Amino acid sequence: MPGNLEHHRITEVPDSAYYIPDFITESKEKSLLDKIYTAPIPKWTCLSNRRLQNWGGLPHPKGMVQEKVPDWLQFEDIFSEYGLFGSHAPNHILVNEYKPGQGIMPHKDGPLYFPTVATVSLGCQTVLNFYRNNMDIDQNTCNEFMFSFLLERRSLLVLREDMYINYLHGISDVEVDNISRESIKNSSLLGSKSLAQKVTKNDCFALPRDDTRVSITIRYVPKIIKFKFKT
Ligand SMILES: O=C(O)CCC(=O)C(=O)O
Repeated sequence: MPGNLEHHRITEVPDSAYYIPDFITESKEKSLLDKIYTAPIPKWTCLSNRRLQNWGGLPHPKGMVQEKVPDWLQFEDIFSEYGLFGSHAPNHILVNEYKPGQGIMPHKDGPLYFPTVATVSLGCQTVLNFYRNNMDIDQNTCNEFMFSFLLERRSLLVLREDMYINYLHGISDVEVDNISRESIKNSSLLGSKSLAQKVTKNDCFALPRDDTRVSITIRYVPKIIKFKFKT
């Protein structure tokens, strides 16, 4: 486990984003995928364009009724080393499954969470796009594309502060990503040197999503509902 998070900072973007390639081993990736795909079928929520599993409870403005996160999804030993969630251990995990051609609309993760999200990618790479809310000429809110990160399988991405609070993130629903040197801001941190070279040497190239990607997003929900049981 790399010691200093600062070595992984994506310096080309506002505070703060960190990218760690090969954060988990191939065997850990396989064991996580095995666990995800042997979870009970009702654990999956099917949305129009992807499936997800929610672990830890449902965040709510009044507080989350906390459920135990299973041991196989516990990353707390790693995250306590970085102090990613202050002095807290993460207590909420979302597992998103994307077939090639599926994505997620630009959004912010919002105020129910401590303003940090850590994402482990499994199975396939993707391109995560970042946007800012702007007003168009008719004073309508629109999302202005700012830049992208290329997320390799087995990597970890951490978003905090400005990147968490003020930027929207989303994944296009395409089967092939058009990678442009201009837009990818984490090319110097990529684990695959051949991919890094391709990004830096080509103005633009096509990168197919040739497998299902599963992301594990790890967060901390501070507001918990505690039940008092009468004895
Ligand atoms: O799959 C990803 O990397 C992004 C997931 C995401 O944005 C979310 O769960 O809110």
